[in-house]
Amino acid sequence: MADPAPLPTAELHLHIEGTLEPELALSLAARNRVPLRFAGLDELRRAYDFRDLQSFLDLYYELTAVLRQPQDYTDLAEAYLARAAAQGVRHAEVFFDPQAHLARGVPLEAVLEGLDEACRGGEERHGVTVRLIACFLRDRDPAEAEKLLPRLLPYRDLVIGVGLDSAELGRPPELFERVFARAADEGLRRVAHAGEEGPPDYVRSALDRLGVERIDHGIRSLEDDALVARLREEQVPLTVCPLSNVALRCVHRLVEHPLRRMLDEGLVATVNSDDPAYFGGYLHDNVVAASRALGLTPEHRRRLAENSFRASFLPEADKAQHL
Ligand code: ES4
Ligand code: ZN
Repeated sequence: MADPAPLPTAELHLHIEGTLEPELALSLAARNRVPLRFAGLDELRRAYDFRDLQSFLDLYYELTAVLRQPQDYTDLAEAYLARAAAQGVRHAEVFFDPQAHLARGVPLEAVLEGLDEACRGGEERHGVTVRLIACFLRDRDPAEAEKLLPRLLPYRDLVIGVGLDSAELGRPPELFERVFARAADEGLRRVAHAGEEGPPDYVRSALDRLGVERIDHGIRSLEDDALVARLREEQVPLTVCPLSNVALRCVHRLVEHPLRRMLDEGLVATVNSDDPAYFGGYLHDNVVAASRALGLTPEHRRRLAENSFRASFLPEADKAQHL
């Protein structure tokens, strides 16, 4: 069967650092004279074979080191927006990892100046509106996240919320209760990765202790019937990333992915690309692959697109324009 055409969609789970294609990584490494341990493109490409979340994160943080100047961040985001627009993305709520840059001596101001340049042109050049969500790295000290939060506040027009990402196991959401409470007091939107590699209890804790408005991944929720009932009753959006889950071996094979069950259970699931340069595809590539493997119908795909705008942090009037 022919591939379905892309539907207008909001992308809600996309790490801008995860859009760094190997070609751009090598060219920025050369431009910034950052030494990499890879001799060339072929050798770098061979490193994209992951056992689990941690083995991916090791490469992701290693390559992030090529990003040094505002222009690098502009080039990165501009390339993402061009690709995303071609795949039906009309609005993107884009994650970035401030601590991954600060820890290497790149000022927050340089990161945001570069991203802002690309994002402000997103609508005119690509028809994509963009907002940013700053993620705290859960494998670092929560006190570091608490120090970072006030530094984000001057950028509120662009940075509309906070998230929680990086290595999940052994790092339960409640470690970040205080910084999320402060973010809520400041009127920031809140999301968290939970139930990717971690247990269903982390999903519950993200909701109850962090007050998050969406769960990123959440696929392990399906192991817990009471949690599924709650997610359905409260219509909690889940930002699901099928190709990511297979690449990181959270799901064995795409045919075993729970996306279709989530939709059929009445959960507010959306499809997203997570780290498309690493996992083999952008948003519509994920929809196409999941459709083939799981037999998604046109009605499933319409629901995914509708859910994406419903679950977005767009003002209600803007959502209505897309629905
Ligand atoms: C991530 Cl797939 C995934 N999970 C958790 N943290 C991340 N950071 C970037 N990609
Ligand atoms: Zn993610």
